[in-house]
Amino acid sequence: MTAPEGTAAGTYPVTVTTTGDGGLTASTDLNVTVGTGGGTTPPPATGNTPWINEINYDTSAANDAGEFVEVVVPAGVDVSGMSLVLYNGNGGASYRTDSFTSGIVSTTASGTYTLYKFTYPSVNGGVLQNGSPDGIAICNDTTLVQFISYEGTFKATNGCASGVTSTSIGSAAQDNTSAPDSSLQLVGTGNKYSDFTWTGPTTATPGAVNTGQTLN
Ligand SMILES: [Ca+2]
Ligand SMILES: [Ca+2]
Repeated sequence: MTAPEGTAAGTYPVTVTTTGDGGLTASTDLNVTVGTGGGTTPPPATGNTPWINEINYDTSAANDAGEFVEVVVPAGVDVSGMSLVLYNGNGGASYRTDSFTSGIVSTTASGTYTLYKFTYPSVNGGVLQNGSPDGIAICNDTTLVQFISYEGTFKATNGCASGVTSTSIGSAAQDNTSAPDSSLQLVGTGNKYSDFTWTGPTTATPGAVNTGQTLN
């Protein structure tokens, strides 16, 4: 039994009558209490999910020095179980995992959002693989939050994205002629990943809202 939309909270008398196969009927009176519940407006389906916002994986710098990934985290999101996982598009397995509280992460507040910057160590050959394709996932413990890839798509074979085909960032890509301070970035206005589009390589904005991006 469902109260019509707009029914005020309160207790209402109702009579329930049942009729048997032989035609006999029985009735009983009941009081039904309508609570305030969660209201008639569902919570927003978006606006509370972190997303990968900027990537620098391949430049003309030696060993791709300066590689980083930026993640936007809306207010109220608990990142204590979250990690950023790098996936190898050649085979589909993960090759590096860093928690959101690891030592390579620094944070910057921007309004109600927090920007998490994962700065990778400068090592021989670089850390972030150069395609094509390769991918990055946000995991919340074992639950997949987001799985994107650059320079193509592939299916992950382990970790929280296991069995999932990556979402391509499109044609935006870097290579070994990209400026050392460049990156791929989301631009546009909004409060969730799908509000934005990838562009670049353009001058990187690590730890800051991207050039041409408004978070609302
Ligand atoms: Ca690289
Ligand atoms: Ca940025």
